[in-house]
Amino acid sequence: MNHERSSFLFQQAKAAIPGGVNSPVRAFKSVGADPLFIKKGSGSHIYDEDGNSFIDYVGSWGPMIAGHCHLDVIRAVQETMTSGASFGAPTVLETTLAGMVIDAVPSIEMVRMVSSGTEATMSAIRLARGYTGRDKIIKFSGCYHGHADSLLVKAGSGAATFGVPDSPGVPAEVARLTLTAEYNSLDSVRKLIAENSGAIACIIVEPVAGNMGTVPPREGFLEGLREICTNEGIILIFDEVMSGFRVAYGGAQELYGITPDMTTLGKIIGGGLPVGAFGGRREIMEKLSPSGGVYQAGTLSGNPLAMAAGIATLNIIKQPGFYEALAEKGQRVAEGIAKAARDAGYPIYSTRVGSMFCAFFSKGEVFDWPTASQCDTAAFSKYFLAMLNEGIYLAPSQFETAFISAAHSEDDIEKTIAAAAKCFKLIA
Ligand code: KE4
Repeated sequence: MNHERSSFLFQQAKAAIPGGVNSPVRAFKSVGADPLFIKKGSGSHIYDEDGNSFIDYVGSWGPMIAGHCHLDVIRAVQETMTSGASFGAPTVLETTLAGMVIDAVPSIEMVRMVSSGTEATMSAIRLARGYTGRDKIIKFSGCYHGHADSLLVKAGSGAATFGVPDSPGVPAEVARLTLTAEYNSLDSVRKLIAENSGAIACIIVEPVAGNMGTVPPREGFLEGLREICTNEGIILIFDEVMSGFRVAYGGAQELYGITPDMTTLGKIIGGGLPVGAFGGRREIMEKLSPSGGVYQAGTLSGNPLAMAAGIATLNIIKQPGFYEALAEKGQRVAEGIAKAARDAGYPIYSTRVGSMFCAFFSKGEVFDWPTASQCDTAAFSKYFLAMLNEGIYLAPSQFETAFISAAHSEDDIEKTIAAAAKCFKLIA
């Protein structure tokens, strides 16, 4: 497969952009290759600058749940653009999308739009601190909540991929306020609370962890967090930037029946345009400026184009049967890959929640960061590059999630499974 033009463009980009990319995990650094420069997408496929086509399981890291270039989304953005891209003033579109989010997500009575998931989680934590008057927070190792200082502590996703879960540049005084527990371990949470009684503002958790690979919550984990937070007066924040509108229309909180105090969102609600959101109980959200004293702002927050793309996307995915069909596709492709690995005699540990799935290069169960971090990342890299050569575009890191979209066809799934069978035999 020819990648000459992408390699040339990467050299050019590196002269102007740190690492040649605007987000580290795109650099393919952990898989030891140059990234592909993508020219266009259509449905389940993306096409690079060398004319190669790929079945896409990254989907812009989650937003493209309806597939690339869905006509309804294109029309909505085009039409909105003819009225203006941005005014820095309220528009009806913001209230419309807010209403759709409030109707969909059980915990959300009010919601504030921002322009990224990072902004959403950073702001939600500030609001939790302002509401409780407490300073410390609890997160989980291997979970990633964007790159705000307080959250770049034992983080997942790109931070884990590049081995900088505790990034340089985060002041020790700030990191000191972030306590880290182990995912799926209520005991580790109880221990931190006992040692910091009355000082913890919030617990932020990915209800389905997607940034150390896909790690589902174990039975009782989310329920336990809910009970602990209720008893201790701690704000429970579900970071559903990835799982929101992905694993169910109401997110993981609908799927598992647990209602947090606040929820952060992003990705799908922008339909591929820059967006984030945080919401929760009215009594908490009204503490936010200008109705309350906790300050938060953004020039492009609630941007009309992003709102239009989000509204169009939610109108597509809220249709009856959408998630059942999507989960069925996810099951077929994840189980097909796992069978291909078994048939090749190659040990992987396969996980899936709806249309999010992961093949861990691990002989044993993966249920938290310590077990995820033991994966054979060298073997994963060989598999990734072999699958790329077969026209299958996976996330370029073991510590990420694969996403299937409504646009993926039966033929796409069959081709993906056949490619996996070939690639596992190659690396076995
Ligand atoms: P953004 O700031 O990247 O929009 O969102 C941060 C974020 C917050 N919370 C969760 C659960 C997330 O998964 C993310 C971002 N996800 C990564 C993919 N693992 C974004 C990809 C990237 O960093 O380029």
